[in-house]
Amino acid sequence: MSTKLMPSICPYCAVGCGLYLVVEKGKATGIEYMAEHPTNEGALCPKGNAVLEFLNHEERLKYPLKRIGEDFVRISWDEALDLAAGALARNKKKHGAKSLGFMVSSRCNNEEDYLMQKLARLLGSPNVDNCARLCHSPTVVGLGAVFGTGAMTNNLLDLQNSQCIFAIGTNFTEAHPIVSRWAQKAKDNGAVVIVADPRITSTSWMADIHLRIKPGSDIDLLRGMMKVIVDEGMIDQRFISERTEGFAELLANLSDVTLEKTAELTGVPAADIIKAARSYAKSPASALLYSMGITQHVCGTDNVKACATIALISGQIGRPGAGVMPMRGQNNVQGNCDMGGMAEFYPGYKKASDPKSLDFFKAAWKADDLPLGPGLTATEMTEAALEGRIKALYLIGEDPVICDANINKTRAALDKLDFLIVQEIFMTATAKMADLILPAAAWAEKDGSYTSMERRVQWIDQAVPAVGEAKEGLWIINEIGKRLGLDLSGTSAEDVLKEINRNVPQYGGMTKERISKIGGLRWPCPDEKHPGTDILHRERFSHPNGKANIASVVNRPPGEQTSEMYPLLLSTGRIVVHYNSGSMTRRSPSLLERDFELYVEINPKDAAELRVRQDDMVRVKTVRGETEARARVTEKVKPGMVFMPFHWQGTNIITSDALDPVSKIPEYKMAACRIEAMG
Ligand SMILES: Nc1nc2c(c(=O)[nH]1)N[C@H]1C(S)=C(S)[C@@H](COP(=O)(O)OP(=O)(O)OC[C@H]3O[C@@H](n4cnc5c(=O)[nH]c(N)nc54)[C@H](O)[C@@H]3O)O[C@H]1N2
Ligand SMILES: Nc1nc2c(c(=O)[nH]1)N[C@H]1C(S)=C(S)[C@@H](COP(=O)(O)OP(=O)(O)OC[C@H]3O[C@@H](n4cnc5c(=O)[nH]c(N)nc54)[C@H](O)[C@@H]3O)O[C@H]1N2
Ligand code: SF4
Ligand SMILES: [Mo]
Repeated sequence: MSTKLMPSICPYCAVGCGLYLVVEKGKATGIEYMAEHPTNEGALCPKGNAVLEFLNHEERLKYPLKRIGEDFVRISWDEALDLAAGALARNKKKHGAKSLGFMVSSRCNNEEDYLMQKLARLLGSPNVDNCARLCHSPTVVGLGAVFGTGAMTNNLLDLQNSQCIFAIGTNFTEAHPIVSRWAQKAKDNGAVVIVADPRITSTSWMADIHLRIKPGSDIDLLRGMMKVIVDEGMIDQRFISERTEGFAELLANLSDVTLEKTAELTGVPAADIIKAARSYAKSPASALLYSMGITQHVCGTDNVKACATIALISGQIGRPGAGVMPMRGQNNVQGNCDMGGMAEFYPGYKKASDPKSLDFFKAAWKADDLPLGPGLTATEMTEAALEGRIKALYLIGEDPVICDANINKTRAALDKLDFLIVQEIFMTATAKMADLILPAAAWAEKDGSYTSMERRVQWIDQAVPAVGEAKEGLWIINEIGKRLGLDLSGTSAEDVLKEINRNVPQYGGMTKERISKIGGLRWPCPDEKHPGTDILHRERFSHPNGKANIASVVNRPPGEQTSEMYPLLLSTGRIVVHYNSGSMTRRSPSLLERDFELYVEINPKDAAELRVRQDDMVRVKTVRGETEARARVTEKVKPGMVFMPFHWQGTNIITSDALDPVSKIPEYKMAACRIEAMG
């Protein structure tokens, strides 16, 4: 019997856990644990354990579909590709290349992402973006500004070398469960764990110090902690003078900070602020972990800069156990950004606004002309579609109709398009709005590489054939390119990787053979002899002068304040068994049975005032709309605040689309709402 074990990577989050697929007669029938994988040592979280439930799901899209009125009809690939190319060509001719928008999937591999942005730019459109816009765009911009590189500085295993873990705005035990293993190892070795989160979460249960911060006050907290670090002489003077610039400005910036004021602004007792500052600054090696609680605010970029700055002045970076760790989201969101799937960057973070970047890629791609950026971001493309400036959108592996903030606006924008192409593995809420649906091969059905949050690039070979007539993204993008007269010269993933090796310096030495080994390689890996890089910024930062830029920032109020009409603060986020739009996890019975409906967490005091009991259905309203949810009455949220997961359609009807002016991320973490008991 031909049973094979195929090495694979979990297709959900950016931890990048390894696993084996058991393949029998061309079908994945089971999984085996990959004990030798460096990041997860065989362990998987509930989603990783359930990957076959969506891979083999009967609702996988199997044929190209075209819209006729309200219905979809099955068509041939030839017709589908002609339609796609025709729509792009037609709109380019009529309205110019800038009327075309491209959304590149962070669930797809590097090779697909690279080819998609190449297609967009060769067509003349600078409008290429991905879900990092909703996620870690403040990291790419903010960490980039401070360190010169917007990526995780250390690796996950290295957490066990930390003597202090400061987790701010990350609920990693639910969102990146395997990270808990390494955090727990550190704790077992005596590390102090500090968690800054407004809610009680399974991550805050791990904490020695839980800073139950008021939402949106992280800059105040970090400035307060920095003030303590400065006043108590806990700065790393040598590190500051040898490796940074801007410390004098920071001292001026901190001059008006008092602990009393900080405690008032953040809701955190002054004694805890002092304790946290001392633990973080004094420990021999501290790691700062952050995620959406930091980025999804109108001050997201400044939040990130403040996180990076506290690490700099304490000298907690560039050593084992000491670093700044943005907890990236999707399995390949790091890679997608590396591949140029962002409005501001061509591959390898070459600035889209710099003519020199264009010269480089004109030569590399033998192109006469390329569009100068930055292009429109995902959030700006929505506005542009509403205003009729974006006419055709080619969207791969994203579900904005569930995941965007203020989705009524997104729906209206998609409705206005002349043509929407959605390349998906399931009939999502977004696919239902498409003019053309292209069925895509899922992760196990294609070759290619993925880059995890620790910059770990891992190649996997196709394990099983694609379902029905579904096709690999590479094939689809190439075929559309051909019909538009473009030679994307990327027929196999291996070929595209070779092109990536040439054009993305961080990936220079990452050949297929090298990154096929279990655990792959971490970038930068500039040439074939280079062993990859565990820890960034050991000797110098990535700015040309080698120094880091200390940032001096002050807090800004949220885009929306509570009022008499909308007295409660709505925050949204994740739960362990569901993933983003839920297109995959809501189709997985083992996950769905653990959490199967939209709920809202509300404090007992507020619930009593509103006469809401546990499990009652309630209406949650904001200025943008309303949704129904089941009430969970719990002390996990403080009075005045409610929390909803966003894995069901209702949540983003009501979230705020106020944007951080720099990174253009929406403020998913703060909206003003009202709750009404139902009947
Ligand atoms: N199970 C699961 N795992 C996932 C995902 C998923 O959907 N489900 N999605 C993946 C993706 S795309 C991403 S980006 C990551 C995100 O992973 P996380 O960022 O860890 O997830 P969130 O739940 O959005 O937010 C983290 C925490 O921030 C807190 N928070 C809210 N507001 C504030 C604030 O103002 N200040 C501070 N300090 N904290 C605040 C919230 O209470 C929450 O506990 O997870 C990835 N992993
Ligand atoms: N309220 C609220 N909303 C949020 C957030 C929040 O914290 N609160 N977080 C935001 C964040 S951080 C993010 S990253 C976004 C995520 O937003 P999205 O990226 O839209 O979310 P996903 O559900 O991951 O969508 C990925 C889609 O890709 C499809 N897919 C999976 N594998 C493949 C493949 O191999 N090929 C193709 N073609 N398709 C594939 C899946 O079926 C799924 O529909 O949501 C944002 N929305
Ligand atoms: S931690 Fe992330 S990568 Fe690992 S099994 Fe869970 S979802 Fe998959
Ligand atoms: Mo994300």
